[in-house]
Amino acid sequence: MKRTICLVAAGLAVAPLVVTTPAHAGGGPRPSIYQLTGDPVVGATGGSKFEGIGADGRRGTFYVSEVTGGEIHRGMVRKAQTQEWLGGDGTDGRFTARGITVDKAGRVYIAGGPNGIAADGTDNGRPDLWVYSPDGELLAALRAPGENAFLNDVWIGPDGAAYFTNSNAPQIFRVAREQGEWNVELWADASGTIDQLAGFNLGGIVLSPDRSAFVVAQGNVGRLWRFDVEDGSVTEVDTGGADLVGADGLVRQGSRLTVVRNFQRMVATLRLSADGSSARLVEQRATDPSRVLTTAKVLRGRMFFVDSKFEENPVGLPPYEVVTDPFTF
Ligand SMILES: [Ca+2]
Ligand SMILES: [Ca+2]
Repeated sequence: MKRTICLVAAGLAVAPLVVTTPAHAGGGPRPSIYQLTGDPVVGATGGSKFEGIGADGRRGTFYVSEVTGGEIHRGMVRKAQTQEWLGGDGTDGRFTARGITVDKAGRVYIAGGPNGIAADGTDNGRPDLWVYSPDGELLAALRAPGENAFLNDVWIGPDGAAYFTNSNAPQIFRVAREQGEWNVELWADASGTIDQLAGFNLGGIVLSPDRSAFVVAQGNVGRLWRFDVEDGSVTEVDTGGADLVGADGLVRQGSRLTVVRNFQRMVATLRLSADGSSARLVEQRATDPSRVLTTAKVLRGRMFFVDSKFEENPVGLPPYEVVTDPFTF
């Protein structure tokens, strides 16, 4: 097993160039960097930050969420320029957005992060999540049960329902259309097993290779948790002590688990057991130090990483990008 630690070489960061990869069978070149439209920057205001990404392999499209306002951007695999697909700033009650996923029917599920939480921590009555058709028709805007839900990320379960992680309590919510109605229910509550600690708790979520469990990242402490699909029971994934602090988005391809570690500017690769109960570190690689990558999705054989701009304050400055190679800089 290869075991490599790549360290960031200080001072080597250069502005990334927009380059294209060679033509693939069945079409023209594919960009390696995709451009997102952001809010205008006016002095120390405006600008944009991003977080989530959903991929629709059948249509060759991807969706990126904007934290600053909740706009949803849509890109096509062969076009470097994406478009704003859904508005924000109150559109369908959305002022911010986090994780996104797409189901087999092309429906787009959007986690609202703190959209439903007022500045003083009380319930502001706004939706916590949304579901849209591939044509952009609003199918559902729902509030999770309970208060103070920070829906961070979402993945589709073996039953076709969408499962949303809550960063403000060790919970997973299940969203499905049943008997003609969209509903959200508390599916799993790991209070007593998972300690809720300062910072961002549950985030990225994927299915185990055998689809018997969800594997969920707890970024603030760098742990992974296994939620059994059958009964929602929770156990810690044995990672052999791998450093996964800052784990945000997760990607699984077969037994290969990719962990995007945002502010650590690292991508960890682990080999995950079939049932998701254990994982072993294969590699930690440093990413472009000029970017804080939040999450990624696989689309048509390549991984698309979101450059969040989370490290840029008070405003995230352009260019706003999704990158397919986070390691070259
Ligand atoms: Ca915006
Ligand atoms: Ca996240």
